[in-house]
Amino acid sequence: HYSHLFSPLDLGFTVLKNRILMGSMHTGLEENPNDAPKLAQFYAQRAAAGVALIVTGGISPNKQGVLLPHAATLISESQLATHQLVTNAVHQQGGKIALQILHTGRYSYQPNLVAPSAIQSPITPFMPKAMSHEQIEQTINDYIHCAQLAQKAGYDGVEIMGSEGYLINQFLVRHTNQRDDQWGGNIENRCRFALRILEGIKKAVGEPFIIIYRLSMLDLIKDGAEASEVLYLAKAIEKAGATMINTGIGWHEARIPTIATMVPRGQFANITRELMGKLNIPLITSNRINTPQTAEAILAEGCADMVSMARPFLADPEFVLKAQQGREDEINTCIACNQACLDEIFSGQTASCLVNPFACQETELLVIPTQQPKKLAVVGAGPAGLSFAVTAAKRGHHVTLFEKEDVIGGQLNIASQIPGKEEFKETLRYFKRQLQLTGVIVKNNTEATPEHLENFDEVILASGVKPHIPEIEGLDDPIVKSYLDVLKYHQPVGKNIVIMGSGGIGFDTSLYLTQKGQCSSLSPCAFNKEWGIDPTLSYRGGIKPANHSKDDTKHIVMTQRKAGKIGLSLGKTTGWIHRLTLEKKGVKFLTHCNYQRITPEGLIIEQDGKQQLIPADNIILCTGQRAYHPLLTPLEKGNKTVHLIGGAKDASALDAKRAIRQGTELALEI
Ligand code: MDE
Ligand code: FAD
Ligand code: SF4
Repeated sequence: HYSHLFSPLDLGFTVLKNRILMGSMHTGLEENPNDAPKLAQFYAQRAAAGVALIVTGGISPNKQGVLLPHAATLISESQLATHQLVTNAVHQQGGKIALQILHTGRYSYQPNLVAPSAIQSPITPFMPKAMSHEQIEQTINDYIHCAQLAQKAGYDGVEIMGSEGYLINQFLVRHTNQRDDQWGGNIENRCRFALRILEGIKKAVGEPFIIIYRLSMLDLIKDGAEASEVLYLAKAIEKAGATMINTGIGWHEARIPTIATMVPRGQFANITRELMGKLNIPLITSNRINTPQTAEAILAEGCADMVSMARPFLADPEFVLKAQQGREDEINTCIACNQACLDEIFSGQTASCLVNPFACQETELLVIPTQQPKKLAVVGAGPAGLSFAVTAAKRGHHVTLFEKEDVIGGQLNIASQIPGKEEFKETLRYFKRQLQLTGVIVKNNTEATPEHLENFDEVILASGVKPHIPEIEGLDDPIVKSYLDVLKYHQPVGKNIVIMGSGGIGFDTSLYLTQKGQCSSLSPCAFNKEWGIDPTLSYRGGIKPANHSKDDTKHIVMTQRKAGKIGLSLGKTTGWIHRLTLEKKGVKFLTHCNYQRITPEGLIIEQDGKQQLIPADNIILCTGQRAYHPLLTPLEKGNKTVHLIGGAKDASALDAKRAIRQGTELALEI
């Protein structure tokens, strides 16, 4: 099986062993040379498990091109030793690795930034300086020098980052390039910067060196490229000497989701297919490919010659090996949540993975077999209990997991019903399989009591949370419901709804209630329609008027006590998607609400000194959670050693990322 995925790709001067590329991901380990051994180990693990070619995170060819003030550059021979640690480690495992050269242009988060024209990006605080002709020539030389250094450092190739709205992309379209010299104006002039870089690199590095060009095939911004321009550039790139072309989808400032979990799997493979048959070099497709089945289908349908996956390699270093051995049910699937990877990177932290806390901590978090196997009882099979149970069992402990419900997963079962969060089902599948493989004894439909736990050496309480009920007059009115009544017990609600509390669960409840029929996350056509994507690129940038399905059967008002923007606690790279989705569906947001009381007519609030009634048939409380651990006191009284993890330990700002990490970390120590 996976005959397409596992067929070699002959590049003429070298052969890639399969069609899987590990796409570029900035991990946050690139900046400090002391982190190089960690980065080397991160890549080496993935290479050992069979990925054909790895592309590093973006490295700037000069100081102006960095993403953040102290971000990584490759500009001098003195930096080679650090990179050699990485290339040697990958080569020792039989892998190949290319360095991504990335100049961020106007996306640089530092005041000394440059761009083709002095036009500020909507998502960065600084105005760029328009580059002079000399600066452009110097920057081209910097790219070439960087590629030469990469070759000296032992990389098998480079990827020229020409997409996502970075510097090269900024030259390509009029939206950001309003020059009237040889670097702007007609398409030939706008492409000159990209092509001069490629030609220069090709000449400098010679034949047996992979040159990937990441081409923005769908800008998803106003005044972006149209189909004929993408084809023009693709052909010119081939002529300039690129070995392969990789797909880029959407600028970072685009207001259309491109990689988040509500994007259907393989959504953009058809965009790459538009170029298939029109070029003689291999094409790589990317974005939201997270299972071997999706990857195989994309290749079998002729959408591309190779697939790029990035985050799936954070989620599971052994993705390729497991697929090859027919153990795909053991793959820890990337759920595209962005919570522990992209959100962390955008906040200046090291990346990891919600479902795999070992990612980028390969040298620190080690699963060492225990010398003293213990009899351990885990109460609660939510993500905290599950991650503890499988990791502790892998170390050789004897683990029994008690779960009062008939299924494992805790709140993830509820989360997986939210439109666009279906991927959580994969996490449940993964844990179910891991419990079998590690021999954990699972006792479903069993509410643990102190008696159940008597014969165990230690007890791990992972019993989760209960909803927090605020103190407000009128709470016992039948119009009041909790999010569990709606999401878990599926109680019917009326037409006019007030959602009290606008954190993650408030947003999810709102998304759930406004969803009519099948969610667009499961239907590529519906997704294009909803977000106004024109896959044929007859509209510039591939955006046409969007058509969010408005639900007139429900009037929802979301409220929060805090002033300012609603939903600020949501993920950095996904919050805007949720806000936009709900706005388009007609949901109203009310901030700075001082809750007064609930009446049978609705919620009375005070805002700016004035009282007002928000009429409601139902008020749904999404007002936070409290730790739930009723067994703690009786067990401690009985002198049991008890550990608390996940929501049972602390419910404030709890998420599955923290629950899984805590479960894992405790299992490594116990
Ligand atoms: P925000 O709160 O969403 O936006 C701030 C304000 O700007 C407005 N806005 C816009 N107005 C007009 N037109 C636009 N296009 C536009 N975009 C935003 C907003 O409405 C808002 O106004 P307000 O509501 O307050 O009045 O965003 P933020 O500033 O907190 O953060 C923005 C983000 C950078 C997080 C963001 O936009 C991101 O979520 N975009 C999607 C990113 C994405 O998913 N890209 C896909 C591929 S990921 C990838 O390729 C690799 C990424 C790694 C890093 S590191 C690279 C090194 O290797 C990339 C770092 C990019 C830096 C810009
Ligand atoms: P829980 O998941 O609450 O699990 C506790 C388990 O313990 C339950 O299964 C319960 O039945 C069991 N239990 C309790 N007492 C006993 C007993 N005595 N005996 C046996 N079993 C017992 N997080 C994210 O990171 N990203 C998201 O996108 C996200 N979306 C969400 C959407 C919704 C609608 C909800 C409700 C939550 C969402 N979360 C999300 C939060 C995430 O699901 C929780 O943070 C996480 O599940 C907490 O894990 P836990 O293991 O601590 O507890
Ligand atoms: Fe995928 Fe979420 Fe892990 Fe990022 S944190 S790699 S999106 S599962």
